[in-house]
Amino acid sequence: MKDVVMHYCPGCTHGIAHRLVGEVIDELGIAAKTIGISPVGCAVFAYNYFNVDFQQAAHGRAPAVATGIKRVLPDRVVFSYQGDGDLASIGTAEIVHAAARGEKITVVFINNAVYGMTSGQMAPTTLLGQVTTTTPGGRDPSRAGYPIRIAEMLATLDGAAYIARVSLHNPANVARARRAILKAFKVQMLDLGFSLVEVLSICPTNWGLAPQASLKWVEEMMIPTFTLGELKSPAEVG
Ligand SMILES: Cc1ncc(C[n+]2csc(CCOP(=O)(O)OP(=O)(O)O)c2C)c(N)n1
Ligand code: SF4
Repeated sequence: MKDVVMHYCPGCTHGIAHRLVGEVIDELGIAAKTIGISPVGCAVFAYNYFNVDFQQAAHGRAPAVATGIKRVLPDRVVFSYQGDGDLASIGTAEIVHAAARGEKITVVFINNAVYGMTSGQMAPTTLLGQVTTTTPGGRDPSRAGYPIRIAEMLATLDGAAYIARVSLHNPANVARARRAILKAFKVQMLDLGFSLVEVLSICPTNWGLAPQASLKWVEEMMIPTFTLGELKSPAEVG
């Protein structure tokens, strides 16, 4: 990571997710050959924080950009870092087809149940009953449909090699998240196919909760819908 101040709101776990990715890159000793793709959304400035090559992609197109870079430079380790508005809504087609094609890229998918940067609108991951700026009475399935479980959905695709969902709501889960991200990068380095780690993350600003209460909300409200664990893992990486 670069020694700069991040722009994220106080308590936001985007910073922890960044740190985990940075630690994994250092542990694998791949900084010189890693290329990151930043999304739209709060993580658009990720290129300011990682001390590796970076490309910013238009809305939801990070998996397509990552595909192009990885195919041209197959010896590089290519990862995208995307929020749920970016990945699960605007770029649904891109992520589904990149996984189906078995692109040898790694995706770090931050699920905070809202569009963070643009002031907390409903995302595909917004929980039933959850109040957002566009669902002021709570998400009603008769009007807004049901939450999309991205990890489960992508795990059905043959091209997906490693799919896991983790959370950052306490230290034990942060440690698990680190292991999953490490594994996802290893899957790519072993040429085994597409890898994605869905990370449950908090948005205190748009949830209208203090950071501590937000962590509790993840545990009590999000995890029952977004079950943690590995949905798919190749035998080669244990
Ligand atoms: C096609 C299009 N749709 C939407 C937007 C506006 N937009 C930019 S960032 C963003 C929010 C992305 O939120 P998310 O991916 O959940 O990331 P977060 O900010 O929560 O980290 C949106 C809706 C846009 N610029 N263009
Ligand atoms: S708006 Fe939400 S996701 Fe974005 S930096 Fe602030 S707390 Fe984090």
